[in-house]
Amino acid sequence: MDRARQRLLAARHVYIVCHITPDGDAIGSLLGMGTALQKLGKTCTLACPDPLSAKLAFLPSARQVISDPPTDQDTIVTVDVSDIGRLGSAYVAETFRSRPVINIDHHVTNTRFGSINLIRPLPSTAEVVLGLVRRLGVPLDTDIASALLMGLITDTRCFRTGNVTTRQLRTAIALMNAGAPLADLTEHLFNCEPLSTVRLWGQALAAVQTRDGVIWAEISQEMMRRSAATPSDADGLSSFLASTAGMDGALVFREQEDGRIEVSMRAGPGHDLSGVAVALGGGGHARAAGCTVDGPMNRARVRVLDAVVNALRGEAAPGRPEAGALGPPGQAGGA
Ligand SMILES: [Mn+2]
Repeated sequence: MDRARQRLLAARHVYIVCHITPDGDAIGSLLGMGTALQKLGKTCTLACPDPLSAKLAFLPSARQVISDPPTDQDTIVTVDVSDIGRLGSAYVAETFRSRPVINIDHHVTNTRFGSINLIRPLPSTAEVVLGLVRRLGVPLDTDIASALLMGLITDTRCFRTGNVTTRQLRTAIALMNAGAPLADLTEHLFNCEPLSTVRLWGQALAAVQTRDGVIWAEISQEMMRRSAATPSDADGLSSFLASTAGMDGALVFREQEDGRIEVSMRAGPGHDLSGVAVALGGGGHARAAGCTVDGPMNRARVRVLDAVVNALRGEAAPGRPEAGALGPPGQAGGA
């Protein structure tokens, strides 16, 4: 924390970036960190390799977010990024090697790729950012507080996940006292689903299957086209499936444009799917993890289901499959 603070106080121009297919914790952490550093007089470039969904684009200062990789900034900050594969086109090896990289995150599977790693096992990265903002002595304003509360309610699904304690509720109170509008944020996040989301979920839910305590749904490119859906329309479906009574695990398989399959994983209380996600080339948390594996769907389904069922049974974790069977690490889906 102190090293991150010192580096940021010395920085002049900071490049801050979150992960591909951003969620509310990624964008909330990005905007909260960026706005706080701007209040300290730093020049900040805020970046995300992928476009923001309408649910997030309304946040104050979201218009500042660009998709360009870093250039001449003297310091790089990554937020909510568990490994460099999650940076997509924002990762430029030379640039990242040649300057300080402050890696701020909450994923247990974080690969500690930064020169300074600020990793805390909290429910959201936004809370780690809040701790740093306080340490930097920046007073919370409405913009910073709104961004960070968006992060907190996204990753706790509005305080419904099993890792919520009084600490998160106290944090929410502090952010609301600083002006964050909880009701507006929850309205945008949970009560403004695009019609394309409802249509996509309808198709996927109509064909859910179960095996050995695991429930799963599949989303093909054809279903995406029929629903006029974008990848973010699949967000939240795995959590919804995990709410099914009697299931230990829930999976959503989504076929990407490139034919690879993004897998979003959810585990019931007492279960841990982060290890199997890492073994399949991804990462995440015990109860929310993901990976991206080679297609086609049939092959991905068999391989991932076998691995997940074995992990939930507590059998030995599956070994890393033969070289070439998996893509680059870190394409965690929806974690
Ligand atoms: Mn997060």
